[in-house]
Amino acid sequence: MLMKKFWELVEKVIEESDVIIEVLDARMPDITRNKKAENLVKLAKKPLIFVLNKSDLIPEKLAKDYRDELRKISPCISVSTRERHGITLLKKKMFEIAKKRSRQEFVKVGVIGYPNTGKSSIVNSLTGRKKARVGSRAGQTKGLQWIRISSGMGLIDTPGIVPSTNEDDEVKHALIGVLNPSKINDPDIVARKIVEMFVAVDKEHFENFYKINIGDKDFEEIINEIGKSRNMLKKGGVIDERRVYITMIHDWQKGRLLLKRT
Ligand SMILES: Nc1nc2c(ncn2[C@@H]2O[C@H](COP(=O)(O)OP(=O)(O)O)[C@@H](O)[C@H]2O)c(=O)[nH]1
Ligand SMILES: [Mg+2]
Repeated sequence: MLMKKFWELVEKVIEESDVIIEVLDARMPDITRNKKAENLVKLAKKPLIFVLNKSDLIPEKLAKDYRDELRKISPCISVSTRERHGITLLKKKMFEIAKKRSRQEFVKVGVIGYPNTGKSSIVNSLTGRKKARVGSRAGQTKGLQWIRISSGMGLIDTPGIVPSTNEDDEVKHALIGVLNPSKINDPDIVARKIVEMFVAVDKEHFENFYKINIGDKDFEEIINEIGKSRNMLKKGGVIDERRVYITMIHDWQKGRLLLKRT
């Protein structure tokens, strides 16, 4: 799909919703926020809720800091569709905000966000097993499909995917997970960013995961340790650094690397 098409859908979702939720990856809320999309919501004068999804991958203390920060801008709820927590609270918040802002009997909620943040998972969690589409009202054939999620509230079942095609932002694409690790030009930069996040928040899980000891080792030494521990060697016994970078990015994208102690 062309970038223009993605934006058209995002705009349509915003236009048809009374309240919009922007799904963020709790491990990197700043990186997964899209200011252009947020601006469109603002221009449409619709309320926005930030949803920090995948909060099972970060410590609650960090999630609270992120929420406090984001709440300066808009309401924010932590959820984990994997561990099924926060969904009821999110529903409550959506309803409360939508009702405050809309005089309509029935309010519609739209979901937007970057790829891979968990938009589809959120839609599924909110709609439960109700797969039946309530659809556009008769005569409104051009509208998006929506599903009733409670009396008085519906969810547009097609999320607005914020396109991610800014060429100069490879690190962001890699972290979000829209770029195959083996296709990244500078995997060392991405790997460095991941190591930095762990060193800042939670060394222990990272150490246990790769069976290494960080101590006060620098990035190159950490990569070397992982290479040795995982036996990622090139001919002659030299550490295959590229393979270590790519493995680490893969582990990050798959959510195997938790930013919290287990
Ligand atoms: N750890 C974790 N992974 C999640 C969660 N929600 C979604 N995912 C994973 O994130 C990936 C993208 O989810 P998806 O709903 O398809 O995202 P979308 O591209 O935004 O629609 C999938 O591999 C999901 O299993 C969550 O709460 N926790
Ligand atoms: Mg999806």
